[in-house]
Amino acid sequence: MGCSSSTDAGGPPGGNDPALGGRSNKIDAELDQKRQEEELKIKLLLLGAGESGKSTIFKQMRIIYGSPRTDENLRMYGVVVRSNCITVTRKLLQLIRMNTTISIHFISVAMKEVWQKRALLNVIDGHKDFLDEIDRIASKTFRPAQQDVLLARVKTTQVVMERYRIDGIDFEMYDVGGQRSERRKWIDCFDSVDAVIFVAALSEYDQNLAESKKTNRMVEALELFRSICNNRAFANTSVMLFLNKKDIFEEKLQYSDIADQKPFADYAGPQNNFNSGVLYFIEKFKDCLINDEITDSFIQACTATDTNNMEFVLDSTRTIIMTDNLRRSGFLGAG
Ligand SMILES: Nc1nc2c(ncn2[C@@H]2O[C@H](COP(=O)(O)OP(=O)(O)O)[C@@H](O)[C@H]2O)c(=O)[nH]1
Ligand SMILES: [Mg+2]
Repeated sequence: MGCSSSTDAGGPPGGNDPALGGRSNKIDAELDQKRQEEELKIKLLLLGAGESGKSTIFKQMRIIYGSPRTDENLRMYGVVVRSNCITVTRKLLQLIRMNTTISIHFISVAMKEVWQKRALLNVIDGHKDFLDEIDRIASKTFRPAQQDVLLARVKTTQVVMERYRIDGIDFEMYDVGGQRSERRKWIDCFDSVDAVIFVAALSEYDQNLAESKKTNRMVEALELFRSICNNRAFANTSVMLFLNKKDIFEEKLQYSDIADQKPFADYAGPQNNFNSGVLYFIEKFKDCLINDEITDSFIQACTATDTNNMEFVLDSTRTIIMTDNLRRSGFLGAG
């Protein structure tokens, strides 16, 4: 019939040439290895509203599991830190009544006085540390320390990815911009995500969005969390919730009551109480889930600028994600 038989049928693609066959086997083996690595690789996606702390967690991954920054990169951060100082100073000056000569010393004293009103102007909380260190930062020999890099704020406008090999497992971590205008880029990295780390800042309960002055930031974070958790793209993805900026939350509770904020007027816990405040917001986030539930081990209160804290948080997160991945793929019981 019209069908010619081939001596190669089922044989190696290299035919009878042993050299070609050998090369082809090697390529197959390499492809197999790549496929296996791809399957073993854990893809982590950081999501959350703007300024919640995603990029700071991304930076901590590098400090804890990656390589040190180059001098050139640190020089770039030096410029960012100084520019952050100018921004925070400009914003706070709007709150200061000026009736004396301005000096660096005057500015730093006056700034501290108006600090508690900063929520009115969307000032980045961590930049108080820059004001406290203004002499060091203004000096000619200034070279940003690790903590300066963590506190430096650069708005993320592109999806960025870094790879880490931790205890023999490959991790890919993606960081994205959080402002409303940036969120349409998120969908590009939704494919085969193993875990989403959703970051929300606890301290935002009394602040409004930079991009929509009437929207409370915590309300926005809750809505965003609701849409992520109930998104079909993440039906088979572990979702971790990081309630970040607990250091600022604790400080703010001393003078800014949760129940004074309209969306959270139902807060009935004691004033100025850190634990009650955290539990209250955990319940708010849990209420966002429609079909699923989130166990407490998937929720972490953290301070992204604190490397010791993040080392602990990221380490336990790794274990939880890998265990959850095994459970999802059927290697572990549903337990
Ligand atoms: N004090 C304090 N500052 C934080 C914390 N997390 C982030 N920040 C600061 O908040 C600002 C915004 O953080 P960033 O990671 O850029 O937010 P992103 O927009 O979600 O990427 C930066 O200046 C960070 O240094 C935290 O837990 N505590
Ligand atoms: Mg960012």
